[in-house]
Amino acid sequence: MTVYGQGKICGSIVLVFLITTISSVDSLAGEHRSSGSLPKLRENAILTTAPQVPPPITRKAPAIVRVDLHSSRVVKEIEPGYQYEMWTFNGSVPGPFIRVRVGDTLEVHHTNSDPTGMPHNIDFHAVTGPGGGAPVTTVVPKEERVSWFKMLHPGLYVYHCAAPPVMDHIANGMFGLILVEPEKGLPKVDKEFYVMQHEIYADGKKPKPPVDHEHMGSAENKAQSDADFWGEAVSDGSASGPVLLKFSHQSGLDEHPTYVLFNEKFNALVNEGKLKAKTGERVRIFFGNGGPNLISSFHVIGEIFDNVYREGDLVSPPAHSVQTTLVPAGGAAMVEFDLEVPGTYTLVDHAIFRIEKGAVGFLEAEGEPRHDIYVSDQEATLCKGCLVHP
Ligand SMILES: [Cu+2]
Repeated sequence: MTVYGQGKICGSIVLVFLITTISSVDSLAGEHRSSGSLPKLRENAILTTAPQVPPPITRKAPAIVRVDLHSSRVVKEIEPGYQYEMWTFNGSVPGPFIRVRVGDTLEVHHTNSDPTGMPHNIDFHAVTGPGGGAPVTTVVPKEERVSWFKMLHPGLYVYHCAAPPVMDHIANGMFGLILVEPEKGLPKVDKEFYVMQHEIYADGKKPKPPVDHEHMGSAENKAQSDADFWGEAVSDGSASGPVLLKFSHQSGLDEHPTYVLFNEKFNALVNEGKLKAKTGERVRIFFGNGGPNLISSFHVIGEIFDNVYREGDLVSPPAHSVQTTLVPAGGAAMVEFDLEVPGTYTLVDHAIFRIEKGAVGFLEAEGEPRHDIYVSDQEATLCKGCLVHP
């Protein structure tokens, strides 16, 4: 039996053959192997939660790579005092980072425990074929479906749920990144991080107290300014516990986000969530944009990207010495830079008002001072209470 890779096939035949129950997986996979259309090697994908990234692929031959994705809802603290019900793949936002190699066959096992009975699926931008796999991965609770997709193009791709209404599923957190490595792999780096920007559209959030911009330079006001910005000392005023924010489809239509986040929550990459590296190291960030609406102007304050693989293109040569790169909704970029000078570097969407909605994170570089590159006749003056220079 041939399912793909040997000419055109009818979508309905694909549905019949690709959608199968778990009990018939082995026999179906066996038929594929005997037809020579699937790799003989088999392995389970190492899946990681942001900002962690699975290790590089060292295999030199294609494999069937099993990926288990589970759709569910999880109530998370999105900010102190506020909770939000995320729709997730494997319990996190973004969903797990998937790392495969061009020529591999992704074997997707999709299950669902959504308490509302809502169906979910996966549209992989890395998949060639109708819906990026969505029509053959749709499951309701207690179902499992298994599908096989051959990775024809290297690149860094978004995946997301595409069950209707698709915008609600993406807005509530059902997206992630899949890296399809080129045959020769990626250049060696010292640290890799997984960051995804996305918006949350919610009702029920009280406006924060206005930030005292007038007095942000004075040390005595730093604590209050920090609290205003980061919410550490901000309460919604309710004695009955955190407020559960409700998704607002209308705010999505209006493109008026409550939050613009890097990873799962407000300040996910701040304080204990800071990314960490050392001077002398080369850092790679796999940066995705789940959207659903906004384009990101991704920038790292204090750094210049040595390499930008624009739009996740790992085939063309990268751009060099780039300050800010556009990452579209439903798109990604891979950026690399060397850390020469110690200190704190700030990831932002340079559509800069969005930092007050959460589009900010820190990368801390430890190391010896480099007075040949960065020096002053006086000590650094910290930018008290400022969002981008902690
Ligand atoms: Cu969904």
